[in-house]
Amino acid sequence: MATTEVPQERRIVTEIPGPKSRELQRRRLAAVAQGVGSTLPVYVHRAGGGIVEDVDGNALIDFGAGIAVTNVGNAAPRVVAAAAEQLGRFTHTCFMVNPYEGYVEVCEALNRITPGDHEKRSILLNSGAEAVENAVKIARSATGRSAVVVFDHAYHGRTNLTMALTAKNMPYKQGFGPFAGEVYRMPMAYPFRWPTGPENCGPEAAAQVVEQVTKQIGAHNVAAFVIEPIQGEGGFIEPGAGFLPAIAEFCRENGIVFVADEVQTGFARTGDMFACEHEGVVPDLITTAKGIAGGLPLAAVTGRAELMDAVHAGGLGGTYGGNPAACAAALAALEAIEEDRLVERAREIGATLLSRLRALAAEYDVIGDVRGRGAMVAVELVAGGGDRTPNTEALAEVVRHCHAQGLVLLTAGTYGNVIRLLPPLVIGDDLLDEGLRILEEAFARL
Ligand code: PLZ
Repeated sequence: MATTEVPQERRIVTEIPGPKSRELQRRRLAAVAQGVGSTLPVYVHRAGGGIVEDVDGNALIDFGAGIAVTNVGNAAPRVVAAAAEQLGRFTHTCFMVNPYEGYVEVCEALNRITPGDHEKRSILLNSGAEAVENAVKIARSATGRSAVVVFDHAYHGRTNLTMALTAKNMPYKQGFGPFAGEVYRMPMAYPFRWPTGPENCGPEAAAQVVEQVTKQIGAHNVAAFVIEPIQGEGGFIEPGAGFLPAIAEFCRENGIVFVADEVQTGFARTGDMFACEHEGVVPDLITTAKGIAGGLPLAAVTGRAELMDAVHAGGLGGTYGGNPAACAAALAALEAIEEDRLVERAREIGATLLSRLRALAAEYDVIGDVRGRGAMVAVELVAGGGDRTPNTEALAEVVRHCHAQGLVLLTAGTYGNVIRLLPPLVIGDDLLDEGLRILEEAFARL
């Protein structure tokens, strides 16, 4: 299922990272601020399908997709052709100066494919964090209220407001305060760690949230709930069944804007076009980025026309939001998702990942939980033998082995003990199988 000329096979010709990568890493440490890290410092030469090729000629299997971005594949031919054609005509005018059709077309497409058949409007931005910030601005403007409710384990970005929305201190918030006010954190329905068991998690967590919001904030003061339908950086936490619908219902009853942050879960990733669809939840606003444009920087807020249009003219915008090349790429990426049936493909990938990882969990008791949907699947590592203490040592061992064998693998989680699998949706079955075999081998060596 190769989408580019990059050969779809793993090839390891040096140690990982190889000499050229190590030399680049040396230059990088002298030039790039150390605040920005890299999971696996092999420097990239080209990438396509399920392969990332490095400067030493190694070909690695990609189980990260640039953190759930290249869902349609890296350098997907349709995306590259569309962006290149646009770049040859004009690179930028600023939509707020001279508009262009691509921006309008992307908004039309988002209004069509996001959940709900109500009248919608969209705005385009550059990053996921910027989308979340704008969703909060829109919700506050439309409701005239200020409080924002977020959840344990949430991740919404690194800007000042989104740091306040994000749960985890290290590395995201440490030393960067003071943070924005009027942000309230509520319990998350985390089935694996719910005290009375996963089957009670959804309804009990929802009841706690309703109780606390009512008593501590007052529902009538709340502008928005912001929630990831499956939490990403927080550890691929799929909320207990019934939690999201109950929260959405509470929002509806109280005039609160329900914002689904689908920056990581969107665009076929979870085996639905958007993860909210799984429980039939229709958000008032939805934030998107990452998978939207096949690797070019683009983000959006889409939502109910009456909310989106509540903001005064000139109140929203930015120099680069909806850059023309990114818009052309987005239209091509959406075409690829729909024509290549990547929603179905994500489900197939999910079935393979879950069955192989569940078999592995039956063998190794350091695997406490296997969870996720579609091509967004994780394993949570624990001490084992009934002890759910996060096991970061085992995680480090497993990841080290996988990286050395040429498998790009990411981690996540509040406790730093979750391995997350996010392959591009165009990865072939043979690479998927080979990547899983490397992972299986890593557990066997523990
Ligand atoms: N909302 C749900 O997952 C970005 C962050 C990586 P930006 N997740 C990857 C890192 O360590 O910076 C993300 C997300 C959700 C918002 C964001 C923010 O998106 O495009 O990184 O700003």
